[in-house]
Amino acid sequence: ILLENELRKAIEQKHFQIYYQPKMDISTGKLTGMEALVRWMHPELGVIPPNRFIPIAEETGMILPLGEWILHEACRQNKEWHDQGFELKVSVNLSARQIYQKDLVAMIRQTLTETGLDPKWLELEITESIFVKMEEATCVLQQIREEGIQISIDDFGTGYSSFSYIKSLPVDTIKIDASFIRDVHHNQESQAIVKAIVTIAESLNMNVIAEGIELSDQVEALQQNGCGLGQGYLFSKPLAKSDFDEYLRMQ
Ligand code: G
Ligand code: G
Ligand code: NA
Ligand code: MN
Repeated sequence: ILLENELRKAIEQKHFQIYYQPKMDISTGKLTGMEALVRWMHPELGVIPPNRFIPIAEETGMILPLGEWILHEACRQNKEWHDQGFELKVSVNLSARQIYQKDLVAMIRQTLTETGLDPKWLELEITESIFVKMEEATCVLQQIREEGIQISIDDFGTGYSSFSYIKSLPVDTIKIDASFIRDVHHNQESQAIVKAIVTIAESLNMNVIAEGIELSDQVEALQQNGCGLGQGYLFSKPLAKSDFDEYLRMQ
């Protein structure tokens, strides 16, 4: 209850910041975009990571106003970077709860209008858990894609993964879960899984990105298995806006 009340206050007072983690073309080393990751800046407790409060926000429904603020802030910031000449795609995480929010598509459309960001520079990351209600989820994702926004499936390969459902998903990109990347440079099973995901994705006209890359040996193994995009501490940890500005200037 304590944290819940604190969280309600924090949402009213907007005590949050978005950090941005670079996403790379791993063969050219070129920056392609960034994932928006929220942090709670508590006046006394300092930075509180999302794992500590997103679950509470989801249970209480506070994820709806919070998620709307995050989306707005990430789009506004990306538009600012575009105006400075950086053509990057921002990826924003959506909770299952948000997918089933009645006015989600209208809210997203309004956010894009207000911030002036072209929909093609926005991607929404969802997890497989939303497909418990397959038809409803598919319908919402189709409407989002009709707006020109891209969808990626996060943490792919954990959870509900099955090849029978993936063929009908309205999804642009598969994000291979970090658990397959951790040992991909010395584990043949992980290599086989990466290769299989890449093959399926290609035949379904989807892109593939690997998350949690920490070593250059992992990059090599990913390239050998056909995965060309990546994200992880090897390239950069999530950065506050001012640090991301500096990162952009160094590119
Ligand atoms: O930023 P960090 O690497 O600590 O993120 C931990 C988890 O918190 C992520 O895996 C993600 O699922 C969740 N998360 C981070 N930012 C957001 C956000 O803006 N919205 C939602 N729904 N989840 C987020
Ligand atoms: O659930 P989601 O995949 O959105 O969460 C990403 C989480 O992984 C964030 O908490 C982010 O800080 C973290 N992360 C990003 N890159 C790396 C990495 O290379 N190694 C590890 N261990 N964590 C990472
Ligand atoms: Na994510
Ligand atoms: Mn992930």
